[in-house]
Amino acid sequence: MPMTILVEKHQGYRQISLNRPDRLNALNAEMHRALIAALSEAEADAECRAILVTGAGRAFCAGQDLADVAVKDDGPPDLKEVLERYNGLVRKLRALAMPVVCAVNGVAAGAGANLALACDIVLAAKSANFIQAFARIGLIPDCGGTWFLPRLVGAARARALAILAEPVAAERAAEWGLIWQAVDDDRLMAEAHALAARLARQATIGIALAKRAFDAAETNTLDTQLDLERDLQDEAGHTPDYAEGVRAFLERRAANFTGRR
Ligand code: LHQ
Repeated sequence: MPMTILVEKHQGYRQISLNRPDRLNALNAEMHRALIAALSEAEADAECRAILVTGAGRAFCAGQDLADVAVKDDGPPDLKEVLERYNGLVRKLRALAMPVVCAVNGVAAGAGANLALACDIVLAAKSANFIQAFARIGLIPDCGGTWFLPRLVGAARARALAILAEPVAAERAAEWGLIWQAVDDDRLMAEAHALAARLARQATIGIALAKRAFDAAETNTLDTQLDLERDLQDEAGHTPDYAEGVRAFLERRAANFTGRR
């Protein structure tokens, strides 16, 4: 069977590529399994301190493989079961104790768009676009779309994107705050690798704790969040990377972070 997910190991980080280019990297059950396995293996590797996710071929990801969820003569498929797989992926991406860079190399549609938004830093090729395609087939944004979109671009744009299902080009997506940056197509992978390599040399535990703080902030009051920041900062303050960071600052040299506890 062809590999639906490709993993490349680099110094300090891994590139994970969605690899069904003839289907625009639409996700099927096997691809979900392979993607979860690739993320778990990266997590288990102490040398891996960042992940770069991208798509093979001309697209990033066209969302769910619709051929696998078509309504058959015996009735509709169990979308709850399919969505559980996506939910597992989104939860895993958010909980990974390292930064996840997404390089959106082409169209990101449906669940493909929202999986990109679940990553920590999203770069996109200027020719790429994001489509909340769900309304075109009578569905609602999933994979956290109804949660991410209003938080990233505001309620008015979120609702219009979901209801109209119009493509948003990468540069506009960056202007709106949907993603971090739009990059010239021929620079995308070089920029994404440079970013992943840079993150792999940063204080990994601090970044992981910041991810936790941002996610918790979505439901916390300021009061609760201040307490959480105090506790997480205390945890960060006990890492060797904090000791090294301050030492390096005082000695006017670059810090040499290990990402270790
Ligand atoms: C595809 C797909 C695809 C299969 C392109 N499936 N083959 C979760 C769980 C449960 C239920 C359902 O939903 C979900 C979440 C979701 O993700 S729902 C949303 C699913 N995605 C979409 O609705 C997007 C469908 N794709 C498109 O609208 C277009 O392909 C886009 C706009 C992404 C790209 O358009 P083009 O650049 O014109 O490419 P194309 O349409 O010609 O596609 C190329 C091939 O890829 C083509 O096959 P072919 O044999 O003709 O070359 C497509 O059929 C195939 N493909 N997306 N999701």
